[in-house]
Amino acid sequence: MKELMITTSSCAREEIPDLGNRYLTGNGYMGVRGTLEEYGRDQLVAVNLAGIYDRFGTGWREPLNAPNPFALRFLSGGEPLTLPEAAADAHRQTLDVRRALHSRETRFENGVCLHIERFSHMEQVHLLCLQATVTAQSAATFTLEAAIDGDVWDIHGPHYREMALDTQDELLTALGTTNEGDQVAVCAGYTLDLAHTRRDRTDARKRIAAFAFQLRAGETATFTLTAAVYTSRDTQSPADAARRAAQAAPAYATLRTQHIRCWEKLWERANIEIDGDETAEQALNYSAYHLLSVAPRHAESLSVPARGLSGQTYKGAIFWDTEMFMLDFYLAILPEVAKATLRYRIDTLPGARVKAEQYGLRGAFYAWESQEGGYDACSDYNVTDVFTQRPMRTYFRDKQIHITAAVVYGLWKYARWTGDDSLWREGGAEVLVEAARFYHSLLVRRVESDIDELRDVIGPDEYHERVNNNAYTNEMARFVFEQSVEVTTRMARQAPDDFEALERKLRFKTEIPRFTEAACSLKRQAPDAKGVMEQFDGYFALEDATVAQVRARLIDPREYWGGAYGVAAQTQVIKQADVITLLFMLRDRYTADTLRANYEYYLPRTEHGSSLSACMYALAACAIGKPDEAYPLFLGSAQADLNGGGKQWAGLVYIGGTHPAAAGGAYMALLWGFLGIQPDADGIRISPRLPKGWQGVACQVVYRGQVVQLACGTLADGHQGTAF
Ligand code: IFM
Repeated sequence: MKELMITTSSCAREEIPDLGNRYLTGNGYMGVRGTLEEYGRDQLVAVNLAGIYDRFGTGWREPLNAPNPFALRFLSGGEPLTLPEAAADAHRQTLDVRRALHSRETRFENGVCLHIERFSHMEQVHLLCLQATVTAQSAATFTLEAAIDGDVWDIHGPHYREMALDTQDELLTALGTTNEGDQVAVCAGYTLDLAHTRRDRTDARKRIAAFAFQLRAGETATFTLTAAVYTSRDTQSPADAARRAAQAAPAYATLRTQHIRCWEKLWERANIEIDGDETAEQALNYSAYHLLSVAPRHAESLSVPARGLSGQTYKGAIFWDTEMFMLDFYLAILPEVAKATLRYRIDTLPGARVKAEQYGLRGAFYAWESQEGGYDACSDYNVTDVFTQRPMRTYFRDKQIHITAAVVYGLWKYARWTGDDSLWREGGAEVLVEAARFYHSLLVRRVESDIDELRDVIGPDEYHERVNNNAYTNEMARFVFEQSVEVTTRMARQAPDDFEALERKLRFKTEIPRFTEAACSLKRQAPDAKGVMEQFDGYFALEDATVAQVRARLIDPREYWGGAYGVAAQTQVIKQADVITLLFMLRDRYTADTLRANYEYYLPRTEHGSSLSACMYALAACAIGKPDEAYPLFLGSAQADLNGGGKQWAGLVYIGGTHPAAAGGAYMALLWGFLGIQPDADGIRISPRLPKGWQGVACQVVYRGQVVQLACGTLADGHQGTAF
């Protein structure tokens, strides 16, 4: 396996947000942004916690950032050695992607050299570990202030109404109590390998242990830090748990070895080789790194937020991104994680029922932005108008009804890929029936018509709100109706007891014929004479402007393109793959001609304003035999976090962070696109369609409980693909 190092020598202020994402380390329990140790809230430092949220006042409910135990400040002769203020001769920040080690090395003008390595322990997910060495060229006096910084960065905070800071048995402790009454405890212990004095104090929401020591010329001091993080969602007394974990932690070197071993095992499965294209190989492995870093391996029922664990953007919520874009990676590499994300949906069914009821509907209306319990964090005003500074009414929460179908599609994918039916029996079938009920309760029919419609919806393309019969939404709803019939019929045959238990609970048998009928009567956006499917009723009548023309109409670059007055709303310019997403997801139902016609029509009309877009077009391009056209679209997805940039604003709302769905989409493009995998009962066949320059591809997936080698070209080892 090849090494993969990401490095930068920049610490320019304007790059700090991007670097924080690019150099992120995480272990599914928490994500630590790739910021420098001397940074604070203004530089967007965050130890972002999975699955625990809080609301301050009337602000958006968002995930918690823990007090930061990686806050360090070195002073030499009383002068702070902190970037970017202190003059440095050389600086390098590195992410060792294979070992998930973050490091920085800075040589200051005064001859002091600082090297700090840290990681989020992949096995013991409550632990954060750091080792710093400081070397002086000439004799100097040092102070090292190691702090737990309780002054955390929040978008809609503060989330801690109390922050108790203390030292107990030489361990620094921070115990934050949130507005909703949760607790987050952080406890940190230190070692310093040469004579020193230590003084602890509390200063501006920081608990600081200040170590004073002297270095002779050429001498090096080594400092280690192990911190434990627990919340009241983990245990009744997070403070005790954090203290015990910090006390029991072995030496840094041992923790480091455990952590690296755990990553080695993950890479044995996840590594991707591409002979002939190092750029693509690196980007794909870097994408896999992010997906592994945010995978909830520690949990039975937890999902992955749209911005991973990179902060509070999008309220740390779970979107359709997980089922539609990330799940394929987890199914192939960590099927247990795939299962945990789907159990999360099963466990949040009560929240989806409540939401449906709130809208006067039946069944399960899943949260567009799901937090714990299925609570929908999506606000009615998701965008702030750049001109008036007023919140704009958006209808994502109310109208993106396709979210419920994504949950069903995820359950279906799980069963199909793993061959394991257990999730249907363990609550999945209940979700399915409630999903069918939901769509059934939304159907409308004109008095003189025999066609059912889904009116007033938003499809994947969010720039066109409140449209009728969005092609993607209608077909995914049809899929739900069909599955509800198929899965329950099979269950009645194969697991009659489970079926009867479900029937006793839901009393749904009599509804099955209605679902069957709805699957036929729901309106289809049939391909027109040229084979193009209209994205929604009336779409073709909108102004056929180009993306460039529409962009030129912007008065402010941060302006929102959608909503009532957005520049795209009255045109055919769409935000992201919509019909094309449908044609990939339900690919067995459409011909190559239909795919080609729609790809050619919609691609030039797509702004790719979402990182979920390009990968779908890459998949389509491969399927119609254009891998070279697919390539830049694929690479854009795979490099979404490597290159940074991307859309940072929706109106005045910051939407930066990592893009695990783009990472997952790039992985899908590799498997389903370039390798052309065809999984069936006998194993996986591949029909590679490689872009120019690719000599061979090799990777592994777990399929139906077995590890399958997928390889072609120069890496095929004498065989084209592997079946079992
Ligand atoms: O789920 C997406 C949506 O499709 C486009 N806006 C951002 C969301 C989160 O990634």
